Amino acid sequence: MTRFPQADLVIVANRLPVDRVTHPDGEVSWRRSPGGLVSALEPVMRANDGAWIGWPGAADEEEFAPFVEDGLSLIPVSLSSDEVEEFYEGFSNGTLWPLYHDVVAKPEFHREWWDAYVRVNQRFADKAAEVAAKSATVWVQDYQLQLVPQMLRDQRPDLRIGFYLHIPFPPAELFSQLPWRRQILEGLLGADLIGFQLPGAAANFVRLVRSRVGHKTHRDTIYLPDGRPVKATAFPISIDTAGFEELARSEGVEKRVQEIHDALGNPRKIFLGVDRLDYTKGIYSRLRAFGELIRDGHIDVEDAVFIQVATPSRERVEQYRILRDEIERLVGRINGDHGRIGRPAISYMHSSYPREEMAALYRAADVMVVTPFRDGMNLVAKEYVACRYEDDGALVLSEFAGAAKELRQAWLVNPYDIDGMKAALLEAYAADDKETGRRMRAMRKTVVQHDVARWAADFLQELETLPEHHDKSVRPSSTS
Ligand code: GDG
Repeated sequence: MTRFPQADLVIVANRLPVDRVTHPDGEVSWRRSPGGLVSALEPVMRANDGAWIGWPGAADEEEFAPFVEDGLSLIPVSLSSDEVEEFYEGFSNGTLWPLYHDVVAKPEFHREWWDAYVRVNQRFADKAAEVAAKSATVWVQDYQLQLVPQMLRDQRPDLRIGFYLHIPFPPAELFSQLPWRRQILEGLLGADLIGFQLPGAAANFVRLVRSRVGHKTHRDTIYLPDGRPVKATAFPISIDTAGFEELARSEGVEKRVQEIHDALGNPRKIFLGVDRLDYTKGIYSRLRAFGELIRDGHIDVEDAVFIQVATPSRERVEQYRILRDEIERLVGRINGDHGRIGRPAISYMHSSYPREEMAALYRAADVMVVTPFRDGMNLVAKEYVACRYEDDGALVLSEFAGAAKELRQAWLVNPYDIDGMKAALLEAYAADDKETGRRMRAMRKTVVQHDVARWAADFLQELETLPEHHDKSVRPSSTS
């Protein structure tokens, strides 16, 4: 079994940054997954000989040895199919995901899901304890692994531990529904630094720790009974802005943009939505708003089309299946009512595409529509802005996406207000070049200055510069 030297930087995430590809001849290889997290962390991983711990994505595989792929040290953690069902689809995506997104869907609470969550978190923590060098930095990612920081600290008080939550952290009134609320808070408090997308989320957390666990807090810092400080603060995530712009400017993408226009019969305007097919993303409401604009005669299918890419997601979870059916019924109805031959009102794809195709779609779209009911950040909105290097194109953005705090010049909408969304869509549709240019220039400045490399550097720098706590060997006890 391959053993790595222990690493000075360890990333712990639910998924490894690679997907397994099985070729027709049965040979197995790995393809880097396209996510922004991977490109953000890759340079720091390389500079620090880092290691990445995660699940390779297939259930019931025998635990296989750590391996090196494209210079990155990867350490697999395996999950049984029961664990995928209870830890991943269950507690992570059936309990925490809806609870943390304003209970847009009803969270389910099952004790056996929680037991699996504890068990799998412990497995990740054990692996990290084994892999981290003395005084190493360990950075744990996201809601699937909130117990890992304390489980890791119990074994390795010498480590610097960071945690980043990619999704919103709910207000106390909602979080308090969780039967295991205290365990989650205490799990997170094992970290030295806890990063959130927005200051409001960090404030929710600090307030909850004060009221539910009883620790002293001052602004963004929590003081544990042994004196160890934990900092909870916002680090809004971003994208590889330069990388997206470069792709958008490439010849291949330019060519593809023309092909897309031609294939659609060269409509005057293209609306675009790109989302994982998830009930938090507001896909149904936005398509309904667009359908009504056609029905009411404000938009003609000869003039405009709506492209909706809905990337398959969590397809074994019942709520996701229901949502897919609802959306597809709606698309069918709108196209049936208003489409003409060669002129559908909505061009709908339930599929995922290479990054180049995404860039071409962003380039082709005159109006980008991002209308989640709640979203930690929303990278799609930022990617659209990064690709609009000619300072054109309109962004319609939900005020409930974290991105709305930075992209203030978008047409901001309340996705629960269909009439408000219709008005904003029409305004964005009709806006002149001067107006869209003014807004896009300002948004581009933000996305260029705050890219994902800066996000990662800011977090890690903050983690490195936190004062070392002198008494790390004592496990904090609770005061209530
Ligand atoms: C979570 C939080 C937070 C989508 N379809 C395809 C594809 N994508 C890419 C997009 C974008 C990413 O997936 C989706 O990121 P979002 O931020 O929009 O949403 P979540 O997946 O819900 O992400 C969110 C994020 O974590 C980061 O912290 O912003 O709030 O919910 O990059 O481009 N990429 C490719 N083909 C597709 O078909 N290549």
